[in-house]
Amino acid sequence: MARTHSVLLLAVLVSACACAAASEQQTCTAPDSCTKEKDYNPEAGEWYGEFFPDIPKIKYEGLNSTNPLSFRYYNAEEVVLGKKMKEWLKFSVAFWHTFKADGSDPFGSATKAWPWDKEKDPLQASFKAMHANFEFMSKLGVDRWCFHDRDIAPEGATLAETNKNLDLVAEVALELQKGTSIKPLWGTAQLFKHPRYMHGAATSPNATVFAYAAAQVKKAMEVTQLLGGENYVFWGGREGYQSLVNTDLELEMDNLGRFMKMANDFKHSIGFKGTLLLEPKPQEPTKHQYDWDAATSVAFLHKYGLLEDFKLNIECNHATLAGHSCEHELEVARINGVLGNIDANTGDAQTGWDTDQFLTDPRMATLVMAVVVKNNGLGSGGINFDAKIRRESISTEDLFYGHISGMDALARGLRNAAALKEAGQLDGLIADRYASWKAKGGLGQKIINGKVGFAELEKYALSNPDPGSSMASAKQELAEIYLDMATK
Ligand SMILES: *[C@@H]1O[C@H](CO)[C@@H](O)[C@H](O)[C@H]1NC(C)=O
Ligand SMILES: *[C@@H]1O[C@H](CO)[C@@H](O)[C@H](O)[C@H]1NC(C)=O
Ligand SMILES: [Mn+2]
Repeated sequence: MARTHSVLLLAVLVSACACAAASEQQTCTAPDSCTKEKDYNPEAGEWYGEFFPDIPKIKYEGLNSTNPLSFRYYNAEEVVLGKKMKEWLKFSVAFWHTFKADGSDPFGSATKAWPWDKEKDPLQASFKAMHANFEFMSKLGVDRWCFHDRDIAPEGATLAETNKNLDLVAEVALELQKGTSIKPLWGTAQLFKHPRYMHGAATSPNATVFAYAAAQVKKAMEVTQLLGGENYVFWGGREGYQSLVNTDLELEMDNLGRFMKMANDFKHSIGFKGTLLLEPKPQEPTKHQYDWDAATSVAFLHKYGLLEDFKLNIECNHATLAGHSCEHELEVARINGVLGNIDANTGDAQTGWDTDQFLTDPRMATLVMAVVVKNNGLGSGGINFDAKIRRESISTEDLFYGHISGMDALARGLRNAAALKEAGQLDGLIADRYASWKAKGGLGQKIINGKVGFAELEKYALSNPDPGSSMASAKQELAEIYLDMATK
């Protein structure tokens, strides 16, 4: 990703950008039909053409619709369990997967030739991609987006130059979001691609790298604040190890704790109101990632005194990599008071790696949304599509199909979770299973309230029949039927 461009060009851009305004009349519909002179002022980051000229605004058409460019379940303004669907779901487009994923993988080169990516100059390409982002969101009816600093702006020859690039692109984004309800759901710093982060960022054995990473997070947080971002995420791409043989585990983990404490202090020093989130992942790219899963991350936050200051961003595909289900990770986060955001995606049942596909399974979506309902929403968080269309899907239309499939699946999941809650059968089954803990004056209440210890419990066990002869059924099969009844 590291690219350089001339300082001279940058100087021109700095002076020209102040007058950037995208409010002029659109004079062309397709990028290729726009003449540069008339429709496009690259120095100012201006672009008046469309990147998706054949895509209309996506509307809710209901279940009878046969139009794949419509929502069949997601009806933004419809009220479900007392809140609008758009409030429960607060969808977000992931900038990197949508506009920067070019289809390259370890075995092959890029397959996608996106129209916003035709510029040779990386800064010009960044301006265009930002315009594509806003056109995409507005047609999709989504008003949140997520970004890494290095997705939206290119790396320069020095950190100062890189920061300037980021400022220029942020200015274009700020201009584009004026008069809209669009803002970032979260921002983050990409601390894993560049070779300087090969041994880690906050957990690098080299203190100079720790400092560089801190500088990068500081800047990314400032840009997130400038754009009105509601959260700031830490996914520690290289925070982990390949072998314990050459690793000081204790120092690396302590440094990660120090880094997060500094990030929280800095957040308060600039008055940034967004929530800080850790995103767990067990492996990839390192063999062992420190934020392994939700439980590990909660223990980390607890150890370093950060449990009040951070929440978790749960990614479904990371949950399955850790050997859990998505709802397990969400539930662990929820009961610890740290469920902050969902990176909605899924892996492939037949592969063991991070495929980042759109989550489309209705049952999985129901179980995910049931936890969100139990949590009464996600607070400042939302649902970010950390998902990419397949390498072989190469038309701009496919980007819409991917997001529509994901949005409709989770809207369907929300409707199902509401039906499950309103039917009450599953909640009733669970309440029955745990009735002995709830009965007034009963043994369970005595244990919960700390009224008894081992001596009293032994006395109770000696004077009562062995419970083994009267156990109740767990009724898992019946529970599955109740779940299925609500999964429409
Ligand atoms: C779908 O079509 C059927 C048959 O025309 C109609 O009865 C039903 O009300 C329609 N449902 C919706 C949600 O529009
Ligand atoms: C740490 O990084 C700095 C800057 O690249 C370098 O000069 C120094 O030698 C490194 N120290 C160690 C111990 O690797
Ligand atoms: Mn992933």
